[in-house]
Amino acid sequence: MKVKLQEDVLKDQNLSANFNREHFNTSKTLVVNMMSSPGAGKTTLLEETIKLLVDQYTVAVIEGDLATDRDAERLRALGVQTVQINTVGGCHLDARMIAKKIPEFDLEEIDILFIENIGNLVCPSGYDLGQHYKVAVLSVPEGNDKIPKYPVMFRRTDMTIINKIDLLPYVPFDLEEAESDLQFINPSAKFQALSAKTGEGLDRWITWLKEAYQQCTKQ
Ligand SMILES: Nc1nc2c(ncn2[C@@H]2O[C@H](COP(=O)(O)OP(=O)(O)OP(=O)(O)O)[C@@H](O)[C@H]2O)c(=O)[nH]1
Ligand SMILES: [Mg+2]
Repeated sequence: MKVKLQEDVLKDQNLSANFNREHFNTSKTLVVNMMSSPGAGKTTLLEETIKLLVDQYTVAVIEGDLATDRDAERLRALGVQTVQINTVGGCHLDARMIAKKIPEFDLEEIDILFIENIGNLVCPSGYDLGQHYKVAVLSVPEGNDKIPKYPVMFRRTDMTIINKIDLLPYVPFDLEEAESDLQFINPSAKFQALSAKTGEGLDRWITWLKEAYQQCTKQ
């Protein structure tokens, strides 16, 4: 009975993820699912990313948090449509939650939709939201050991961003070791180091997003 219930839930999740993907592909909206532990800098990176994209692209955000719409308010202040999901204790977003929010967007008008997942280095990795890319953000103060210690997250992502490199002079973190740890568990994943605060390295991330958008509109 328990196995049957789990199978049904998974089937439902897959159906919702495919439903979302179909909508995103039809409207040619690039969708990027941003994941990290709490405080790694997802919202800050999104703020700085949006500032660099809004001249050329229509951007929107689905913002996931257990409670409050504080992050959503930060992004709305930049003039982008941001829809909040509060999971009230849930440790990840799932495809059904995203599907329920799709009608709130005019997807045909949106070039890039970011999904900020719940701050958590474990649960969000297991859920397909129908996104085109999964991006993990790890920040320098969290330490070098996180990639090997939380492989489920880093194995399932298309890119790992190391954020807060402005703190490298003060906090022990070996970028080369992190890159080789990532290479070992996920050889096809991209690796980018940047500082959302100073802007160092943001250009490579923006270039990647623009290329991903072009790919998405060609499909
Ligand atoms: N030094 C430094 N601080 C940063 C950087 N990026 C973000 N921060 C700071 O890190 C803290 C957390 O940043 P957020 O962007 O709120 O992190 P988050 O991942 O969205 O957090 P949750 O939504 O709670 O999971 C804030 O105080 C930011 O100012 C960075 O590149 N360098
Ligand atoms: Mg945030």
